[in-house]
Formats: sequence, structure tokens, C-alpha cells
Amino acid sequence: MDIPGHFRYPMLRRNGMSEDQDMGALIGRLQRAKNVVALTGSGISAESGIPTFRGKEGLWKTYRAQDLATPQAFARDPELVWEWYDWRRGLMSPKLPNAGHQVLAAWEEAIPQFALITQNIDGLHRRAGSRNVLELHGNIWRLRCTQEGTVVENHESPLSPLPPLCADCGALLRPHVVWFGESLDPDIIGQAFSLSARCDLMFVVGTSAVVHPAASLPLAALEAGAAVVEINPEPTPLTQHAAFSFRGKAGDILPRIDWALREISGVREGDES
Ligand code: BJW
Repeated sequence: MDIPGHFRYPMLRRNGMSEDQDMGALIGRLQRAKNVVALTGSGISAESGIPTFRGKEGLWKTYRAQDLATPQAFARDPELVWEWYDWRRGLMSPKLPNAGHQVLAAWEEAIPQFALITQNIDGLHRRAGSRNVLELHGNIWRLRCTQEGTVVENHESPLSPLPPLCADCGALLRPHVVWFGESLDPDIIGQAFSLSARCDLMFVVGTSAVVHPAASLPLAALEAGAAVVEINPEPTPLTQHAAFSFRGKAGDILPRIDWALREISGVREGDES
């Protein structure tokens, strides 16, 4: 398989294979795969200018999750929690999807059985054009009534009044996101597990792979015999299990994989039937 020599990215070596052989092997897996899943985390949005949670510049270096991202914190001080979320909405509002988001949106079109699961609440996958996105941890652009449970879409930034109130019943609204100690939507996490357990290739992009149950999805895929492709500048607990581990940025690596896929296979044309 002839892959141009400019594929120079740091990647864990497998059994002494060359980088080109590794990329070739990955494209082969991608071409043969019947079900492909991508699981993303905050790292994919880092190149769009949205901070991650962990790591040296992560949000949890400056803010305590216990004070801001738990139901107890919201019950104790909804104004404080809302100030933080309003600040983050303001930060995210002008940010645009990057090349990593765009490749995954293109794969939804190009790869017949492709599913995208994200832990991100920023909405950038949809803005990049992905239509079917399982948002495990909710969406910061949706607000939920603490009394009625109704969910409304709201892109106002800054929010006024703060904290925002339900237009129907006047009760406090909360961000429609999943905080620590809260259960994920059973339908969404159920779909995510079922997709993971029947995929043959899973891309795990930009997540520290420590927050459960999201971090269990690649484990479910591995248990079912899938190959995991990790894209992350740093190693994670998943790295040792990954068949392919690209140590680099999503906005760099995903376009390279996409380029190789298009170059080698003509984007699986003819697979559409
Ligand atoms: C790049 C990059 C570039 C940088 N390109 N990469 C089993 C074991 C232990 C604990 C538990 C367990 N089951 C449940 C728990 C408790 C808890 C949990 O997992 N705790 C662990 C942290 C220990 N889980 C929960 O509470 C969940 N609920 C639940 O399970 O309910 C039932 C239950 C409750 C209690 C006990 C038992 C069962 C809910 C989890 C909700 C997480 N919520 C948050 C906030 C969302 C709203 C908001 O944004 O404000 O979700 S926390 C935060 O972490 C956010 C993220 O989605 C999530 C994951 O973070 P992510 O995306 O991986 O980001 P980082 O920063 O960690 O990593 C970024 C990565 O990108 C790094 O690796 C970088 O290297 C990389 N990177 N630039 C590619 N350019």
C-alpha cells in the first residue's frame, strides 16, 4: 500500500511496523469495518479554543467540580453555578468547529454504519454538520425546568435574568447537562452501549477516558472484539488496549486519516448500497 511519505505523526509502534504500514493497516480496518463508532471528549474541541477539564490548562485546575458540577452544588448555590455556566456559554458562543469535528461530520455521510457519541456539551459536532449525535452529558445550549423537567433551547449570552426562570411556571431553570452523581439519560447511554458492543472499529478522540459510564464504552467495544483507535496527545488508561494510538491533536490526525481513506479507497464508494 503506497502512502505518501509526509505522514509523520507520533504513533505508538505495533510489532515493529512502520508508520505507513500502520496507517495502511488502519485504513484496511476502516474499509472492512461494518460498524464504526467515534467517541469524543473535550480534547476534540480544544483546537476550537474551548478548555478541557483535566490536564494543566483544564477547568478543574482552576475550579472545583464539587462546587460547580454536582446537583448538591446547584441546590446550595444556584447563582454561583449559573454564573460559571453563563461564563462558559459566553466563551463557547463564538467558537467554531475545527477540522476534527468536520472529518467526523463527513464520515457520517461517507461511512455507511457510522455513529458519533460525544461527552461534549458544546454543540460543535452539530455545528460541523453531524446530524446524529448522542450527547451523553447533555448540551449547554439547553435549559431544563427544575419543576416540570421541560427542556428549552436557548442561545442567549449573557443570560438575562441570571439565574434564568421557566417561562411557563416561573421555577428555576438549570443547565441541561449531566453533573457528577447524576444518571445519564437511560435511552442515550443504552444506545451508546449497544452501538459500542456491536461496532468493529471505535475511534476514541480527545478524552482522558476516566469518567464513567462514558469510559466504559471503549471497554464494551474491546470486549466485543472491536479494535480501538485512540487519538490523543497524551496517554490515557485506554492507550494500552488501543490497537492504534495516535499521539497528536484531533484536528491534525483525523484529517490525515481521512485523507488516506479517500486516497486509498475513494471513500468506500460503492459501499452505499
Ligand atoms: C486532545 C487535544 C487535542 C487535549 N486533540 N485530544 C465507575 C468508577 C468510578 C467512578 C464512577 C464509576 N461510575 C460512575 C462514577 C462516578 C462518576 C465518575 O466517573 N467519576 C470519575 C471521575 C472517578 N460518574 C458520574 O457521576 C456519572 N454519573 C453516573 O455514573 O451516575 C450513576 C452513578 C453515580 C454515582 C456513583 C455511581 C454511579 C456522570 C458523569 C458526568 C460528567 N459530567 C461532566 C460535566 C458535564 C457538564 C459540563 O461540562 O459542565 O462531563 S465532568 C467532565 O468530564 C465533562 C466531560 O464530558 C467529562 C469527561 O471529560 P473529557 O471529555 O474526557 O475531558 P478531559 O479534560 O478529562 O480530557 C481531555 C483529553 O483531551 C485529555 O486526555 C487531553 O490529553 C486530550 N486533548 N487536546 C485530541 N487537540
